Parts: sequence; structure tokens; C-alpha cells
Amino acid sequence: MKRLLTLCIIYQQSKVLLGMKKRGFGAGRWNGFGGKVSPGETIEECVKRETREESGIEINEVAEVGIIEFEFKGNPEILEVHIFKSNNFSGEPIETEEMKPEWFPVDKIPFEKMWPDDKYWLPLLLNGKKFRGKFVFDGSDNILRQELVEIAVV
Ligand code: 8OG
Repeated sequence: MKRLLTLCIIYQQSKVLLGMKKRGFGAGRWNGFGGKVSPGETIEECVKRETREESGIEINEVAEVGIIEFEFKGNPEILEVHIFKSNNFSGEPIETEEMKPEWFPVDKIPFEKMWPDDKYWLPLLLNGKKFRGKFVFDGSDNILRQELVEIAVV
């Protein structure tokens, strides 16, 4: 069974906006904004809605740059995460019930407090690449298997 999710990296010059996830799945980690695609919603509508709800930022334009599947050992559900980037947005980030946003210089991204796969694909995103991958986790800290390739078109 597959579940569709979105994730958006908001960036500006040499900074990226991340949010500290305060509750639920991935709590205690810095991440981009996103979540589960709702019934009747397109993937792009989802990434805009989730980013607005979690950070107060209104996305004007997004580009899809990658798709990564996540599998957790012992769980048949596959999370298919569609990854976007945007540097065309309005508003100022605000703390919400779910996330505490903060700008990080690109050379100070807190990879040690992020999902362990992010250090592999986020540099590709920041370098203008597109990618496709799969990560199999044992729990939430340990990567058992990984595949990540650059692609021309998502
Ligand atoms: O709705 P919820 O907050 O549970 O959605 C989970 C969010 O976390 C969604 O934006 C997708 C994202 N996400 C994963 N796995 C990983 C991961 O390994 N790295 C990053 N950066 N984000 C992830 O589901």
C-alpha cells in the first residue's frame, strides 16, 4: 500500500527555511513543510496548503524536484514523498502548533537533527538537481538500504 505525501524546501539566496517539528511523525527533527495528500486534492495543492498551515508562508510557485519512497521494516505501507522547492513565496514564517520555523545558511544545515536520509538528497536539491530514491529504515534512525539517482525529469 502506498501513501502520497509532500515536502517543500523554501529557500532564498543562500538560506533555507526549516521547521522544528513539534509533534507527531518526525517530532524533534528539522524538516521542510508538507504532509499527506488529502482526498480530492492535487499534490501541488497539498504542498501549498501544508506549507501555509505549518509555516504561514504562501507559496506562489513550486517546482517538483524529486520523489523518494520510504519503507519502515515491518510496516507494509510505503510513503511516497514528492519533494518540491520554492523561492517564490509571500509572507513571513510564523511558529504554528506543528512547527517552529527558522532560516539556516546553506552551509549550516542541521543534518544531525534531521531525518538521516536528508544529508544525501538535500544537497542535490540545493544544487539544482532532480532525483528519485528509496530508503528502507529500521526504526527512525537507522537506514538499512538506500538508492538515490539523479534524473532529468521528475
Ligand atoms: O503529515 P505528516 O507531518 O506526518 O507528514 C510527514 C512529513 O514528513 C511529510 O512532509 C513527508 C516528510 N517526511 C517523511 N519522511 C521523511 C524523511 O525521511 N526526510 C524528510 N526530510 N522528510 C520526510 O515522511
